[in-house]
Order: sequence, then structure tokens, then C-alpha cells
Amino acid sequence: MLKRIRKFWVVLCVGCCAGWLLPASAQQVSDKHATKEAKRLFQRLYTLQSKYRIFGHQDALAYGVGWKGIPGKSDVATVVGEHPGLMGWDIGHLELDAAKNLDDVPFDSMKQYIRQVHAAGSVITISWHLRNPLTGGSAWDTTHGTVASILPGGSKHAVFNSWLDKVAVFMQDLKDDNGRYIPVLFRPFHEVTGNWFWWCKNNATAENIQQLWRYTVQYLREQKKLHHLLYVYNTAEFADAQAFLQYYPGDDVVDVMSFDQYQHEPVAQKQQFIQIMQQRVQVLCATAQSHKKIAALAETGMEAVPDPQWWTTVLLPIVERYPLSYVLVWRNHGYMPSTGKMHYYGPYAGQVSAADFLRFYQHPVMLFQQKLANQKVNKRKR
Ligand code: BMA
Repeated sequence: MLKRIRKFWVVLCVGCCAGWLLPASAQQVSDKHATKEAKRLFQRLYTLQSKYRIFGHQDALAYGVGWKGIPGKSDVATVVGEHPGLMGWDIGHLELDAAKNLDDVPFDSMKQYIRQVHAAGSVITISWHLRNPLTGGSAWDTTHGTVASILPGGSKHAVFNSWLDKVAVFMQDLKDDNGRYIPVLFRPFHEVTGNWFWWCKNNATAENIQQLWRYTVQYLREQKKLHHLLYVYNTAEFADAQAFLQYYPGDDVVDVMSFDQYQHEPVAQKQQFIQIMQQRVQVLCATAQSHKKIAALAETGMEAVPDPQWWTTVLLPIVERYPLSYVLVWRNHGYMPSTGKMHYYGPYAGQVSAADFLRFYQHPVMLFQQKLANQKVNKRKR
């Protein structure tokens, strides 16, 4: 009898570890060999999204409006006293072996920030404005045929592989103090339904775009043995669920479904923006739920936030009622000589929307770093 009970427990434990006992329909990370930390991050984000929205900001610790590289500072913290719960980073120009990314953030500092904020309880997401491998131009060089040129058999396939090798080296360097890989939400080939990057829909067939995605994930997983990445599928605008999924590469290579959209409408027409965003978020969340994926608004914002109530009258109604895991606003660059405009999306002390951001921060649905850390998204079970 004792033997039988022991056998039962052994089978049960092995079964649990292998995921056998999860119902076939349960949500799971797409990588069968995902690290424990990546699995845990997926499960926690999936669970939390029914109740909370994590607030994210691009490059939050690296610089803000009027400052750069001040240890421990973020523009968000100047308003609410703590950092965002999610931080976005971009590895554009890593493929060039550059010391800094396309927005002047040194890659070494980026790795330090990532280790630091992960330890403090924030989640990391990484995008990649990679240059055009066919022409050597920027990510915005939309030369037709670039995607086909880097697929197996294409003239730039070897170049693309060498770029993926560099991404792998960077990702392999993201470890915590205990030597464990820091899980990352990786969002390559973003805004696929736009028309401004070489990987966007007007420059390649849907089939080529899907092949590129699958090739990239398989290369990083199988050749490079990276198992701490969750993959974020991301579109720009879309008309309906079918359009949203037109470039979707498959449930086995995606963990998060998301889209990017900014408010370009003037403040007086914000209702129009809210309405369209609510419709899109609804479609996104329903689609993500039916595929058992996490849903996110991966980039949004209103440049220079001229609306003093933008956070509670625009962003909150867009994210509050829907099971979205996170919402990220783009970077706080400050004055941009090339456009002659201020280019920032997050608040900072003294900014016209700062008081409203504080109210947004206090809303029970929002998670910033401390509350998120208490939710133990990154933490190992003791
Ligand atoms: C854009 C702008 C650019 C930047 C790029 C990549 O939206 O912010 O200035 O280089 O993103 O971060």
C-alpha cells in the first residue's frame, strides 16, 4: 500500500512538472523548454490581467525630459515616487556592433538597468528597430523584398543570422544575481500592419512575414537555446479580428498579443480616439483570450501630453475595463531638433498632466513597480 502511495506521488509530481496534468485548453507559455522564470512570468501576467494593468514606460531609467543617466531617476518617479512596473528597451543598432542603441542608450547601461529593475520587481520588454539588412538603411527603409532576402535561400540570409547571433549574445547576458536568466517580453517586427518599417505588411507577403517570425523564434530557441523569452506579436491599426491575425505566425511562437496606437487627434476630439481604442482593445482581448494569450497595449501615448487630464479621461477608460496585462507609453526624449518639437509621452514633475497622472497612479487597477513586486510576478516561490 505504502509503495502504491509513493508511486502515485512520484507520477503526480513528474506529471505536474511535465505539464501533463494541465488541461489541454489551459494557458501555457509557447516555448516547451521555457525556463521556470519565463513560465512563471507568463502565468502571473496571464492571471493578473483579469484584475490589473501594469504601467510601462520606454527607456524610463536612461533619460527623461531635461536629464540623462542619473542613477535611480525616472520621470515617472518624479511624479509618483516610484518607477513603472514595466520598462521597455530597444536593441536597434545592436546588429551593427554599436556601443549605443539607436536612441543613444549604451547597451552596457541597458543591461544594468534591466538587472536592476528586474531585481526591484518590474517586468522587461525589448523591441528591435533593426536596420534594413538588404540595403543597409534604417528600419524605416521600406525597400520591397527585404523580408524575402533574409529568409533561408535569400541573398542576405547569412547577414540576418549573424544579427540574430548578436541578439542571442545580448539576451544571454541578462542574468540576475543568482545567475538565472531574466525573463524578457521580446517584441521583434512590431507594428506589422503599418507601412513604415521594412517588415510591415506593404513590403512583404503575409506568408513571408510569418516565415520570418517563425524562423527567428526557432533560430533563437533551437540554435541559440534561448528559453527565457516570451514573444510579443504586435500590430499597428487593424479593422477587425481577422485583420489583426492576418500576420499572426501561430500559437506555438507567440505569448502576448498586442497593438500600438497613439492619439494624433487634437484634445478636443479625444472621444473619437477613446471610442476607436476601446473597440480595438475589446477585439484584442477577445482574440487573446480565445488563443489563451496575454493581451497588451504595447505602445501608446499622446506626444508631449498637452491634455491636462489625458491619463484619467483618455488612457484609463481605454484600459480600465478590459483584461489587458500592460500598457506602455513611449520614450521621454525631450526636445527634438529634427522636428522642432518636444518628443515625450510620460509625465514628469511640473508637466501639465502631472497631477492627473498621480490620480491615474492611485487608481486601484494600475500596477507600478512596488505593487507589482508585491504581486510577486518575478519572484520565485520560497
Ligand atoms: C520613434 C521615435 C524615434 C525613435 C524610435 C525608436 O517612435 O521615438 O525618435 O528613434 O521610436 O525608439
